[in-house]
Amino acid sequence: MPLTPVLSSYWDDPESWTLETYERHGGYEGLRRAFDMPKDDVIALVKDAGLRGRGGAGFPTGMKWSFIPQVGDKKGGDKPHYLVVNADESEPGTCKDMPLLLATPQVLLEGIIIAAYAIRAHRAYIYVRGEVVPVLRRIQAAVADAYAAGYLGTDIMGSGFDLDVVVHAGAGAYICGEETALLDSLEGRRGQPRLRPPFPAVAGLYACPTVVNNVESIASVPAILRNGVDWFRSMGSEKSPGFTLYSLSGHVTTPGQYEAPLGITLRELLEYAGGVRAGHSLKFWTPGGSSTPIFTEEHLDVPLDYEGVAAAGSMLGTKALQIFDDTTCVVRAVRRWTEFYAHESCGKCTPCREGTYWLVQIYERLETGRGTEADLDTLLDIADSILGKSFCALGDGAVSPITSSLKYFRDEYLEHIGAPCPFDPHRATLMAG
Ligand code: L3W
Ligand code: SF4
Repeated sequence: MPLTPVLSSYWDDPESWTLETYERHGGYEGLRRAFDMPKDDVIALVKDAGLRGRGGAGFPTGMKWSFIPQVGDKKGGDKPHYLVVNADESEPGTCKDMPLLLATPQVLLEGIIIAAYAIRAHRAYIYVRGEVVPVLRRIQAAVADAYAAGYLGTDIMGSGFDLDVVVHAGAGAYICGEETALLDSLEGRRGQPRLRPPFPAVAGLYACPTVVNNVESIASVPAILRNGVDWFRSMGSEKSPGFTLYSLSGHVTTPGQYEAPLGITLRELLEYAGGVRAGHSLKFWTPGGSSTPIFTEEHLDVPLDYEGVAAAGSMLGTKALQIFDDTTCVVRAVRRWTEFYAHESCGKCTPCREGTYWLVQIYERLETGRGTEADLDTLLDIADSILGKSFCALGDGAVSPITSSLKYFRDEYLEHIGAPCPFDPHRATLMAG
């Protein structure tokens, strides 16, 4: 399958991030088309294109927009509507939104204006991961340029449509990437997930109808407006149409972003990326960040779309393909992820708050040769108490690498029982000391 650079088509241009470069590459043409259409037709077009959310869950974008109550509706039609862009990219291995914002911030702004026009929002927020200061500065500069050029503010391009965009920096909590925790954080509260329903589309920011979309989802919209539904659907499959950014990282010769139709396989992507690093073989990988069950070599030909990955027992998630070769200790890798989830657990619900703490204790024992075989059953037992019983998706995500690694690498776990880690040459000395 060929690569299909759309979002990444001119990332190598000098000053790819300027408004001038963006306009030279057809920027804001999609917005002109949108302004020529009734708002509901824009929603219908995105629905027909079949664009699915690129933040992890794959929810149909146009359908989400259509949930926003219309003026006159009893349920929220009289309240302001908001658009919130989730740029709080923090999932381990996920590194697509930040490069996109650095390289071409104007494409996000064009997507925001189109989406806000369609859902009748006059204020949009971009919630950016606070630690990534260069991205924050770039998007702030891009917003200023868009105001100066008349793409933001009042009567945009003579359309009569008004929109203000606010850039907000988060404070570094992974949970604020969960849409309702993000909204709490935006309102000035401690970021913790809210009970859903009501979904943000009904009661989101300031209890008003709100669409929360990932950066890549919104950035994909201008190209759909510009090139049409058939063009978008000419890539990918019936249920997972279009192009997307796959992020390859870890033990791969050329890590980076590879933009391809949904449904490409890791085997094909590895050919573009120069393969697993020289002299080594693939051991395991994540299809969609650390919150998705791991895959092994046997999954190299799984179509990387929502249905294909689900049928093989995992999730496409954020399409963060972290590659681990034969030098990697699976117990150590999963321990590191588990420590991350324990650290980032917001503490609101008991299964996740307590469970992730105990999982870390067991992994520490296992990795230092002090574990027992019973610990492996306890890991699964705790995982079972978290999965589907936690308040938000963080809990489910935390146990995905544990249960899947035990499924594929139980023997390697057993090798750690009462023995130094087989992958750490220094472990024997450490244990003796
Ligand atoms: C109105 C309904 N809206 C669903 C909306 C909902 C949300 C979207 C998807 O988790 C996953 C998670 C992580 N009326 C609705 C409705 N919606 N039913 O649709 O909702 P949902 O609940 O399926 O998923 P989610 O809570 O958004 C996202 C996984 O992504 N993940 C982590 C990603 C991390 C990043 C990052 O760092 N940037 O993206 C990776 O796999 O585990 O399963 O908008 O409101 N009836
Ligand atoms: Fe907080 Fe974890 Fe519960 Fe989510 S699952 S609400 S992160 S404690």
